[in-house]
Amino acid sequence: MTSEPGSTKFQIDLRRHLRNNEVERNLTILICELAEASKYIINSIRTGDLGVAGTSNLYGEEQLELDVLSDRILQKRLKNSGVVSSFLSEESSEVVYLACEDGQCYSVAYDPLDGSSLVDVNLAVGTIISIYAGSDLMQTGRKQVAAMYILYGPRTTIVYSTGNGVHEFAMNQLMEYTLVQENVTIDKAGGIYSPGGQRNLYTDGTREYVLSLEASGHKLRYSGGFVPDINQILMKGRGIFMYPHLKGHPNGKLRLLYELNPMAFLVEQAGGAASNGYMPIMDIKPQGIDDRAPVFIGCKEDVAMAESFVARELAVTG
Ligand code: AFP
Repeated sequence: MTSEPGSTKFQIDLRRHLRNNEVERNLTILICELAEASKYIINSIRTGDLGVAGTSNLYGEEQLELDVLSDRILQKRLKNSGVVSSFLSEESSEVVYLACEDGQCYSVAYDPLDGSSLVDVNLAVGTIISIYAGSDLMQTGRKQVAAMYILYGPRTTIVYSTGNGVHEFAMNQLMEYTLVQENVTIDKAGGIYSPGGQRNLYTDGTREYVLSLEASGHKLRYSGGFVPDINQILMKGRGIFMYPHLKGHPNGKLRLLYELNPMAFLVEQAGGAASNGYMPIMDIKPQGIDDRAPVFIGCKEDVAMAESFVARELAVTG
């Protein structure tokens, strides 16, 4: 039971939802700490001078790029939470290990402000978070115990899953996250497609796949931000996002540990699929912390069709 009798869902805040869903105590602490951190990130996005790192603001304070500042905000929360044994940020080049003795500890891989270059043109950006039990982050995405993202758009929302459905929360005037919808689901096919990367670098199979999507009436929706583009597919319940293998870039652009695995966890929980064109994203064994992979993610049937075009291409080109 996630909504208590007599309460409207809009009164269910994030902490109460986690408790109602019997989420493990330290995981509840961790998710709530990350939600709290988002309030400071929002403030830095809304008010921060968009100068580049190394400059100083009018008070002579060192100016940080927003993604560096967002990373510092999150790191402080993770270090002080008492429930994190290791974390990896897109902004750092190594895993940071922490002392954690109090009960179940967790590891976190995150992109503090994905799409940060879009802030300059006032487009939506987000924080992407992958969570494992214990201190080993170099596991397949299948081993994640939770994933979430925070979307800084016209509304600030949190979407999370601990393996029991995907749930959306929105920030209210009091800066509390209250429940908007539970158990978000994706249809089997159709609707929109988000084609990332340069089309002139698409392989023949991917190009033919896109042509087939357009022939079936899919509408192009692409913002250049992974979080808003995935959120649109999740909340509309249909569509597919791709950042495929490109000529000269066989692994595409997006990072496995802190972009693809958490989004794959959420989309599969919503009834969708996520593939690198050959196998499920969450079955890929990481080789390094900065691994990248091609991705087709969204409606199950659209992803299966992508795999068939890629397989056909392989059969031809070998
Ligand atoms: P940045 O974080 O460097 O802005 O890149 C954003 C991103 O990683 C992801 O959010 C987008 O889906 C993808 O890159 C867009 O890449 P293109 O600009 O090559 O389409």
